[in-house]
Amino acid sequence: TAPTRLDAYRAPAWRVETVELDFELAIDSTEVTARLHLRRDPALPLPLRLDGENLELLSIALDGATLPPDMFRYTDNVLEVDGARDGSVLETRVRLRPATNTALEGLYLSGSAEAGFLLTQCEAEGFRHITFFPDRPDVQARYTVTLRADRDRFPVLLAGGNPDGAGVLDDGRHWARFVDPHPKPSYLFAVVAGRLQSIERDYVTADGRAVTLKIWSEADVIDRCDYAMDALERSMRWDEQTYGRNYDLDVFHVVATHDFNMGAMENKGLNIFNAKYLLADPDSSTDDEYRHVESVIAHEYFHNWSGNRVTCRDWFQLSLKEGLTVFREQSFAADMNSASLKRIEDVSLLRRAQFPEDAGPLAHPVRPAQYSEINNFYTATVYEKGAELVRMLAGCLGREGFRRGMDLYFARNDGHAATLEDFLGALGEANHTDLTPYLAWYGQAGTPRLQARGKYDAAAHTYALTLHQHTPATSGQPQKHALPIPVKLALFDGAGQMMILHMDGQTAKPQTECVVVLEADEQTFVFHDVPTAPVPSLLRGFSAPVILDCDYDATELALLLRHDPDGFNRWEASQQLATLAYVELRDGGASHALEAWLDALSALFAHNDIEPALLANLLTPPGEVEWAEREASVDPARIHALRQQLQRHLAERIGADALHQCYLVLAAEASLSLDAASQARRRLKQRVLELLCLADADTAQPLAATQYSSAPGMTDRLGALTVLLRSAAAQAPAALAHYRQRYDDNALALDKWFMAQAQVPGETALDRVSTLQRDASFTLKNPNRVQSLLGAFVRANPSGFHRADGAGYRFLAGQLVQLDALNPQVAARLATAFNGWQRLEPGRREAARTVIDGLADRDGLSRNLREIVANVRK
Ligand code: HT7
Ligand code: ZN
Repeated sequence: TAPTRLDAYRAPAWRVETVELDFELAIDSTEVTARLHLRRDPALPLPLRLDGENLELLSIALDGATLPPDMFRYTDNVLEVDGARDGSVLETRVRLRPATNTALEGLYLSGSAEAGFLLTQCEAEGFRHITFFPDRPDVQARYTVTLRADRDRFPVLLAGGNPDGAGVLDDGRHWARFVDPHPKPSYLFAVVAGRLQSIERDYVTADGRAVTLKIWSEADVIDRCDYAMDALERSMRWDEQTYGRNYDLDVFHVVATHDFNMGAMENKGLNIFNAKYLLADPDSSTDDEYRHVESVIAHEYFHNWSGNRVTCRDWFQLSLKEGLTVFREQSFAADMNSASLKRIEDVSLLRRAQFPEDAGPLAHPVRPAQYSEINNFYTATVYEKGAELVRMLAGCLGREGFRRGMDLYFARNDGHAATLEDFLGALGEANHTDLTPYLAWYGQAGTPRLQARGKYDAAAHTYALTLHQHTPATSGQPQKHALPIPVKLALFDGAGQMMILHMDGQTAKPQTECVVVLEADEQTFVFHDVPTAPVPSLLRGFSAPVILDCDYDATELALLLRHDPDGFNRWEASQQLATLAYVELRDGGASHALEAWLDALSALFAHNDIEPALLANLLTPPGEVEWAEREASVDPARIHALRQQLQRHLAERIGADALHQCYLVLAAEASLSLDAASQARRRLKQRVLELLCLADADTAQPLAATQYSSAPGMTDRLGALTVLLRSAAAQAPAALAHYRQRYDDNALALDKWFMAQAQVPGETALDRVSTLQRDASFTLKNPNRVQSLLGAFVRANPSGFHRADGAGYRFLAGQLVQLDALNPQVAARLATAFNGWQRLEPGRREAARTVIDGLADRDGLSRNLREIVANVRK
């Protein structure tokens, strides 16, 4: 089928004003009756065409009369109906087979046929797997949903909207009805039915609405939902206080499932969560996982305004809701925890996940121009780069200006399906400024390279900073244009003090930080009254999603690393210095940067006056994926070895004794407390243990074994297990066996057991993963299990996956073929691990090419996997 194109968008000829849906629910066979009240656009004389996939049509009637067969056609996933007019009511009845739906799209079964429950997933185009409908986000309808089912098998019946009656039927069945007063697109529809338990909390919104918050899960995990409830309440208050947004129904349901293709789904009034992002308890969740639960709860809740009340006109506008909601979620997490640590985490993710996407054959703009399968475009580019673009806009407008703009955006587009132009238009208009130059960011793929060169004139006391931008060509976009790039900067003197800035033509009050915007290919910005040659601190807070190339020397970076008061930029200096040190090690020869990095970090470690989580981040060099991005001919095994060597130098420079002492102090305070300070100390303790293991494994391994067995919570337990595994400690097998037994009935904890082993670097990883893939607990039917073993191996273990003999690639291809037959969305996402194969060193490149060609030539692949394989091959 031909790809869908942004420039081919046409408004719908037919809309649905209201829809009544009746479900006769059962595991093997569910019947759905839909009554659509249709409106026709008189200006568009097109036939009534409804989407429908894998539907067994049982009956069809128009305006109360059964339709004869010659009045409708159901071919190629489209139902075309003759004779409909403005105001017509179309009634269809279809049969679904939830128990055999392994794709987890539409109506499906989570868990076993005996004990599991039914649920739906409709984004992006899943509603067409439930009934015939114009399944596009610009058709917004009011929904009334009636559920009927056996009372014992399905005691709980839920749909989005407010409850509107329930009762018992005389055949052991019961019913429940829900009315959603807010018109919504079909992708936000949801139903859940089964044996579930709940926890409940009353909430009163800032505008006085009493809301019942309910979190639902299967009985065995209901005691792990309390943290999510607290996080939900915090999110609701934050959105009221920060954006003036109130919740708008009488109930808000959240449901946990172990069978889900993504993280969570913001269905109106009935959010559905992958259990991984909802359940949390100290015994089985790490600190990172607690933070993820808080962020994902917030993200889905925030969608109620950025996505639901104001939705997307079409799927090309996906970042309108996702980029904006990620930005909102990031700001919330920054307010709840530490802003600079959050920024470090977000930028690291961008560099690890999005920069490689932008640099390879899968590169696409934040607003893509075309797609074959929309599910393939839920990418780091749409989400994470999209959030960076919103951050730039927010930065341009300032806190109050951005709020003014958001108020106008929500007011003007409430109840409508909007575009990115609507968004930038509202932000700009509310602030009497033109933001349309930033639209170019949404249409251009690739990460801009920003070159910065400074020139100090000692006689004139001026500093001229020349900025130049260049975006390399990406597939299908050979020509790139200059983008507006806001660069936040400061100048430091030789003693590490920030200078007062005086810029050309600027009369504002004295300041030590400013933003210059590069609007052309090249511009020079001149600062006056600069007493000595400065060290510039550029792109502070990562003010634009670009790759900065500044010809810093090691001394300058070390100065920023020691003195920059901004935690993020301090970390950034440490990353750049570590990268210079890596290049020195790689190329042999001088070791100025290495020495500067080791001196700076060992001094910071010794002074012990820095926030522990930041210190842990400073002591961590960039990851292997990031360094692979710099190489023209990538050898992942060599990158891994060099990174290990660099860290060993660091551990030795700090000294095994100092590391040991620091570890003992931190270990003495081991607690379960979740407050930021306790989390920070656990993080530093883990980093110190890892470094100690490089400097003196004989000392570190027994400490890790003790930490494993006496750990009060999962952060310490998993951290210790990881150190034992990665250093091939004699104690590792016993710890692994113990973990397996202890968490045998805890799916999420068992996922981490698979993951920890899949991530152990080196050539032997594949044998381990192959063995685990045959473990009785492994199944391709569960996306979390697939991610924890196969996803962790292909994405987070470069030296293991990219085995020199290509066996990793052949293994992945074999798994993809099997997985694709069960769950195309998950298969396609896993296949993106081939991204970047063109830059591998020649031996691996040829091995990867052969495997990818073999996949591309295969018949019977899903549209999802076929599109990724075809694109990655380019
Ligand atoms: N908006 C949600 C996206 C999502 C999804 C997309 C495709 C297939 C399955 C899916 N499950 C959830 C999640 C979010 O960004 O909030
Ligand atoms: Zn989202």
